[in-house]
This record gives sequence, structure tokens and C-alpha cells, in this order.
Amino acid sequence: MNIVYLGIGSNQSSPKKQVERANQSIDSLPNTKIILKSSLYETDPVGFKDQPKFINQVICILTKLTVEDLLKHCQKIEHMQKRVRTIIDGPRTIDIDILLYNQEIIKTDDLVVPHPRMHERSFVMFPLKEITTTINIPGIKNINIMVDKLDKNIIKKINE
Ligand code: PH2
Ligand code: MG
Ligand code: MG
Repeated sequence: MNIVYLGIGSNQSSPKKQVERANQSIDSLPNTKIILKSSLYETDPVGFKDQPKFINQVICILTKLTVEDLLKHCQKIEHMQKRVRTIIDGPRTIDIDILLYNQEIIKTDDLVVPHPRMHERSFVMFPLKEITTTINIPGIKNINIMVDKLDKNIIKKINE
């Protein structure tokens, strides 16, 4: 079994529903179960700013899928939820990113894990901290010090 953290985001076509739908699809993947879910967060757009706020969540899954197969399944779910790729960092119905795959460092043409910008992003690190107390990101030292410097004011936990 592999222990994997996924970052989920949406800012189009009822974002909360899109995130919930992605959760259901991920939980239905072969040999895969969601074991931990963060709350949903409403977050200010990072990068390209002139777009709606996002709903973000981090989940932890146990899976027998290889990282390559998991990536293909995530892309298929994005496709099913009608994600259209226009501008970099632009609006999307759903984005599913592999943040961590065990403690492995993976660099291929299609995939870089750990996700290279995860430790700089409030919309990833605060939901992640909600579900794990002992975060280790291979290649990143002093993660707690880094997270303490991230801006908490650009994300808001949503009460269900
Ligand atoms: N994803 C991006 C770029 N900017 N900003 C927020 N708040 N949430 C995201 O999920 C997000 C983003 C690229 O994947
Ligand atoms: Mg992303
Ligand atoms: Mg992505």
C-alpha cells in the first residue's frame, strides 16, 4: 500500500460540488481508499489573480496504484469534470495534484513529486497540517518554520 496526499482545487461551476464529486471518484478508484480529508477552504487565487476564489482541500489516500497509474486516473477525473486547459494557473472546474507519494522523489517528463511549490502555498499547507501533525516533505528542511511564515489570511476554513 502506498500513502499519498492529494491537493484538490476548483473555482468554476459550483466549486464545492466539483470538489465533492472528485472525492467520490477518487474513493472509487481501484484498490484506493480515502483515509483522511481536510475541511474545505475558500482561498484567494495565487499566481493569476484575476479569477474567482478557489475551494481547496487536501486528502490522504491509501492506494495500490503506481504513481503513473494514479496520475492517469486523476487526469481522467479532471477530464470527466470537463476541465479545459486555457491559461497557466487560470480558472478550472477541478485540479487534482499529487503532492506526496510515500516519501518518494519522482521526476519524470509528466510528473514531479513532491509537488514543487506545495510548501510555499497556504492553500496546500494549512489543509495538509489539519490532517497530519508530522509533515515531512522530502528535499524540504524546516517545514514548520516555513509554514509559520505563510499567510493565513488568504484562506478561510468553510464550516460545513
Ligand atoms: N491552483 C493553481 C494556481 N493558483 N490558487 C488557489 N487559491 N488555489 C489553487 O488550487 C490554485 C491557485 C494552479 O494549480
Ligand atoms: Mg495545481
Ligand atoms: Mg494540476
